[in-house]
Order: sequence, then C-alpha cells, then structure tokens
Amino acid sequence: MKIERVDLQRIKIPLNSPFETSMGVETHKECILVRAYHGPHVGFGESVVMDVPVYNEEDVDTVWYMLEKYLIPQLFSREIEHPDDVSRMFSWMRRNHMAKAALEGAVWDLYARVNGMSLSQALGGTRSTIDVGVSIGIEPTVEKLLERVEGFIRDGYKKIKVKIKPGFDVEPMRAIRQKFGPDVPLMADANSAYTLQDIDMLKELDDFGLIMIEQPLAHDDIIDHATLQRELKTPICLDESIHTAEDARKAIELGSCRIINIKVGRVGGLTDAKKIHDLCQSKGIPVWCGGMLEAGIGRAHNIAIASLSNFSIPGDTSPSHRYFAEDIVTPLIDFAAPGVLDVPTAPGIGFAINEAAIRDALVEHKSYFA
Ligand code: OSB
Ligand code: MG
Repeated sequence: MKIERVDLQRIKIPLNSPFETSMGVETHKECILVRAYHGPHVGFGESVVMDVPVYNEEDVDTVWYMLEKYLIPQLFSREIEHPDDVSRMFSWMRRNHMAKAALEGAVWDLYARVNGMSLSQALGGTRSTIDVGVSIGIEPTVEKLLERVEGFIRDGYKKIKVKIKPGFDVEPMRAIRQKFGPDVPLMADANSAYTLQDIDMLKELDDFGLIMIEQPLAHDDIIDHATLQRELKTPICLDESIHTAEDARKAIELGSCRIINIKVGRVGGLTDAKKIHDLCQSKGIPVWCGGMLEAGIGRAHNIAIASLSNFSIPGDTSPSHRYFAEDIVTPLIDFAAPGVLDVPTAPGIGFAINEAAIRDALVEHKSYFA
C-alpha cells in the first residue's frame, strides 16, 4: 500500500467545563487531525498531545513539526505491507510518540478500510462492546466533587476515577466512600504529584478499597513505585512511566505496578499498544485504555484498541458529550447501555467525519504529496 497524500488539520474546540489535574487546567481541546490517502480511501488519525508539555515532552507544535519534517516524508519513501511496518519505520527516531501515533493511527484506519474490516477487527479485537468509566478533574470543593460523582454514578459509568493532588486526596476519597458506600468502583489518579515522603498519606488511601491508585510517583520512575507497591494493599497502575513494551516488562519484573493504563499516543501507536497489551496478558497484568480528552477520532481509536481481550478493566473513553457539545464525528459517540459503548463493525473507525464541525474548529490545514 502506497500512501499518496497526507493532510494535517489543526483544530481547537472548547471543553464543556474546565478539566483540572495536578498538572494544570484545560479549557480547550487542541489537536492535529491526520488524513492518509490511498486511491479512493482515506484513513483518519488524531494527535492526543496536550497544548503544553506537562504530561509528556510534546506539544501541538512539536507534533506538527515532527510530522512535517521527518514522519510524513519517511512514510512517503516506501510502500507498506501492513501498519506494523510504520512502527518499525519510525523506530530510529527517539520518543515523540504522540506525533508517531497520530500518523500511524491514520494508516491503521486506512488499512482497515482498504481491506473492508473494522479497525477493531484489523487489530484482533474480540469484544463487541466495551465498559467505560469517567475521569473527574479536581473540583474546587469536596461538595462539588460529590455532586459530580453522584451524576456520573446515575449515568451508569462502570468506574469512577478521581484526580487527586497534595491537599486534595484523603478527604475527598473518604467523603465519596461515606456518601456512596463501598460498592462504587472507585480509583484515584495522582499524575505524579507525590514522592515516597508522602508514603504515610498514600497508605491512608488503602482504607478506601480503591480499585487502584494511578501514577502516584514521578513520571519517569519505576523504582520508587516498586517500593511503594510493597507497602500498599491497593494495586498501583502506571500511566506516565510506561512508554514502551520494554518499560512495561521492567515495571512488571520489579513489581512497580499490578495494572497498566495503555494510551495509544503515549506508547507511539496502535502496534505498540497491542504489543504492551500482549505482554501484559502473558504476565497476568490487566490493562485498560486511558484517555487524553480525545475528540471523536481519537475516541474511536480508543474504542477499537479496548476491544482486545486483556482490556478487562473499564477505561476512560466516555461518550462525546462528557467533554464536547459538538464532536468531529457523527453521530456523537454515546452509550449503547449505561456505561457501555458498542464497538463499531463498519469499515475503519466506524464513525462518519463531521466535516462542518472540523471547518468550524479549523486553525490550520496543509496537504503533503508523495
Ligand atoms: O492522567 O489519565 C490521565 C487527561 C489528560 C492528561 C492525562 C490524563 C487525563 C485524564 C482524562 O485522566 C481521561 C479522559 O477522559 O480522556
Ligand atoms: Mg493518568
């Protein structure tokens, strides 16, 4: 398969409400959409990068730059047999995983369409539906947080994830347990806000029967997490620390975590996401699909990867309306039943592109030809 043309579109859309984490506050989603062309077919990808390099080292401008200078020319330089070839072609370049994943995702969608398969089918997915949870940002007060949790429980989300940071941790988690009881599937995500000096406070979280604590310690650490995991009953889930299958192997060997959050962008694309999924499966480590406040194309990619069998914990891929009044796919991604999304069976990502919404949100558009 020869890729004949690639288009990049930078878009910016408002979030329904600001999303705060220990890294900062987001009010808009800014991302780069990628279209890869072969004959009459077009495949779609979406960069999941944030507009400032607080989660990883990339931002929207570096993704555009890496795509234009290195990745698109390289993709044009030879034919590919299978999307797995793209990961190999890009492997000489260090990091920049979200740039690689945006283009690689478009090639996967294109490949699935050319072969008349759904993206889930092309990836080897086995689920026809996926269970999903919700990620709740840091709220101004515990009161406000309880209101939001109540709404999301009512909506039927299968997992309630709450962002924590120093000064907003034990008290909100205790309040949620007191108000909604022990059966709510609850977890906390610290986005690297703590160190081992906080171990006593982190051990207090053990009282709340959390499904897991996500990335409590440094973004680049697996050693201290192993120390912490030995002291905690609650499973640790790694997010920021895992960029490759090798990272996952080492973290599992060290006992740094018992669960891994897979984000396609963070690990450099669908091929590498699948590799980490397969490795974790062979080691008995369950995985779930994380989110980066994706618009519809990124969300559709998440649904496809989450249809693989070891994605056995509900992920963060909520319906479009969780974040957006209008999405770039149509129809809006929505629940088939409370807390459940259907895995599309139509070719490729299985959602139509809302071109009018993209035009409204467009900041920049450029085409590249082989
Ligand atoms: O750590 O999982 C995270 C959003 C932006 C950056 C990092 C994270 C998140 C989320 C939101 O938790 C998940 C989502 O709903 O997309
Ligand atoms: Mg996280």
